[in-house]
Amino acid sequence: MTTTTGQDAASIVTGQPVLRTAYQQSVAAYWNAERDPVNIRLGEVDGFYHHHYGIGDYDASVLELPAGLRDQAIIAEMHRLESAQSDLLLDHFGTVSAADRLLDGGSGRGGTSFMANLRFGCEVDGVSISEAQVQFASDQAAKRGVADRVRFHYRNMLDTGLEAGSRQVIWTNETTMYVDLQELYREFARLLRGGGRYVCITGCYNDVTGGRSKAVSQIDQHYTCNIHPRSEYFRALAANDFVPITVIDLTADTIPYWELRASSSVATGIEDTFLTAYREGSFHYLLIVADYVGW
Ligand code: GPP
Ligand code: MG
Repeated sequence: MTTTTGQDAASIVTGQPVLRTAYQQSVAAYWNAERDPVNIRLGEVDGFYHHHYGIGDYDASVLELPAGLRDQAIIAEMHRLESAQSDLLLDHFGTVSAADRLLDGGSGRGGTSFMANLRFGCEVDGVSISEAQVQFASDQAAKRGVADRVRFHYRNMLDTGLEAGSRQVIWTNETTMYVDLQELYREFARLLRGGGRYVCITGCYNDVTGGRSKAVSQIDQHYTCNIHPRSEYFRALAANDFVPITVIDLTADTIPYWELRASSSVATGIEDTFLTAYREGSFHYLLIVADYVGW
């Protein structure tokens, strides 16, 4: 088993503890304790456990189903939209072969990593500062019989200890709001080969409408995160030799997911806040694709 779990093993790799700050400890504690039906029950639909939101229109007929069928149909529909989000992310990876190695920065329960391996046959390393998530995702890899190709490590994405120049693609799927972007992209620049690619889906606040809105602050509070302004992504990418090639505002595409989620049995209470933030324009759901040209 190549999975690295435990503080000691990870410290040996990077020379530093995985959790460096009180903030990182609180983030790890949040995700170690997380067992939310909005994530577990959706994952149980087909075994891909996601920690991100959905895109695309939902089939409104699920809302009209009789009580005994409605709940599960809504959950399956939400899961379909979350998997569609991962598919869109993967659509922007460019050419990836089975010989390539990829990195999932903040890999959660592994859903997107398994989808990448299935689509491209590539190797994937996922890193997370949540030991519980690393264990969960590693168990999934073993169950799927891909533990030799898809590995999860208890490591910090700011300092992964992985080999320099070893990655063809690195992605982050809703994880960048937990880290300093300059530090993150410095590490990703170290890991990517020349011509490699970085793909990101994130929520960011809108510089144009001013500072952090009340709704954005409430989202930060809910997840113990620190949502960045849109500008900070492009500043940090440029400073680390990343050249954006595609930027898509997914805000309109994610609103139906939040509407459906608000009327589901697994709503967590944050749904109206997301809808407010998106509709008032203080918050975007963004896909950013950037090529690494720093070799
Ligand atoms: C992960 O999804 C959510 C985050 C990392 C929070 C921040 C994301 C933004 C775009 C601001 P999840 O599936 O664990 O969340 P939930 O439990 O609400 O479904
Ligand atoms: Mg979720």
